Amino acid sequence: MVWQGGRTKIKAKAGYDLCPVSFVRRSIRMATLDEWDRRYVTGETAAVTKLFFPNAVAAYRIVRKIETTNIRTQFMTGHGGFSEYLERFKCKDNPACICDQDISETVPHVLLECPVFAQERVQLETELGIKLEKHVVKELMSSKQRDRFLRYSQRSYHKMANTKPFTVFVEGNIGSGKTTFLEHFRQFEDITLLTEPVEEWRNLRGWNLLDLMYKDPSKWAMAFQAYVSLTMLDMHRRPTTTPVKLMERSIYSARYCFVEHMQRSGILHPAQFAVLDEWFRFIHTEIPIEADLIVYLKTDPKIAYERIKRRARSEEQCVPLSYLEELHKLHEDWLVNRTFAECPAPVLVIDADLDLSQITEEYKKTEHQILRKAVDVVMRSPNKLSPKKPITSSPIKIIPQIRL
Ligand code: 8LK
Repeated sequence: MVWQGGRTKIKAKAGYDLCPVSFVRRSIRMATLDEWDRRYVTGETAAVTKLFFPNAVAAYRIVRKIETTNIRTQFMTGHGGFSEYLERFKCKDNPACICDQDISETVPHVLLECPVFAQERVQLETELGIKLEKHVVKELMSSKQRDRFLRYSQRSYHKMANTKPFTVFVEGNIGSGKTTFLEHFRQFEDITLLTEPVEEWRNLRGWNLLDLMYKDPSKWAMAFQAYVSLTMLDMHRRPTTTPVKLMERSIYSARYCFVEHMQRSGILHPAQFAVLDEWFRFIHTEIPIEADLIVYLKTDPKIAYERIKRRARSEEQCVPLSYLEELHKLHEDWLVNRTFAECPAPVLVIDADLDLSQITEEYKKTEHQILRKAVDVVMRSPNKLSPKKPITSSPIKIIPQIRL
């Protein structure tokens, strides 16, 4: 390089070493951030985002630390299911919140004032020892309490937008370890867990229908299955404020496994079967049943049989191995082979033959896989908008490493 001085001509090598590339890179990044910040602070847009992030630099730092989900993006930008926003884009006639015709449903209103969300808000305020006001939001976003606050926002959003939860049915034979599996997910605040209402089946106005059914199936199977279907329908229709709903069995396994078995084995009279089947068809076509994923706990019937003996639920002690084998075949034909009945959602198959003490460890390892798969599956599924169409894709398998 030739450098022309005023009077002298100096020939010298370029002094790149005096100025490290990292320094140049950092300077450019800081200058960009400064310019971004200047436009962000002085601009008139992004009023909602400014509630969470006072400046672009803070936003840049915090957003990298939190997981971005579509719900979070919606309430941090206001671009989502808020009436005020929807009305602006002509997707709704009225910007009002359900609490008051004269108040617009906006992010600050929902998070800070609306009485509909007062219960969740008071709970948050008591837990954190704060009063949730406008200026507190940005403080919470850069504090250790951020995750708790985001959870509150997310729940309020779900309640407001009445977003449908991601609904998972946990299916499997008697003794397949469904209870252990479900108990593992009890720790997650974002999951609503609905276990089989066995106690209701054991005590309907003082009558133990489960016991009556096992003791005299041909007399009681019809009444028992009719009541099971009713309690299952109640679970399907129960509203949740969490983004995920995990249900033990479904109205589908009631019909395609248990009732089907009773019909094929002659326990149910064809007329009794016809009544149950008509009820099922009516529910299936007339009532929207959410189904996003089925987790199938696949078990060897012999292992399920041993578990039933060990758990010693009094009513089940008469259950023969042959019954479990037949139920197993029905589950397989419905969820894996797809040779019988329709499958209402994609299926995740888990090898659940492990010993119960080991299986919890195994579920811990697979929980992220299960939840992430859950999201992936829905995003890929062509049926996500019409879950009632039968699913034809092959089941997804999660095979634990340890085997008995
Ligand atoms: O799951 C608890 C007990 O209830 C077990 O012994 C099997 C029995 N049961 C049944 O006979 N029919 C059923 C279910 C459970 C669940 C559904 C949907 N249908």
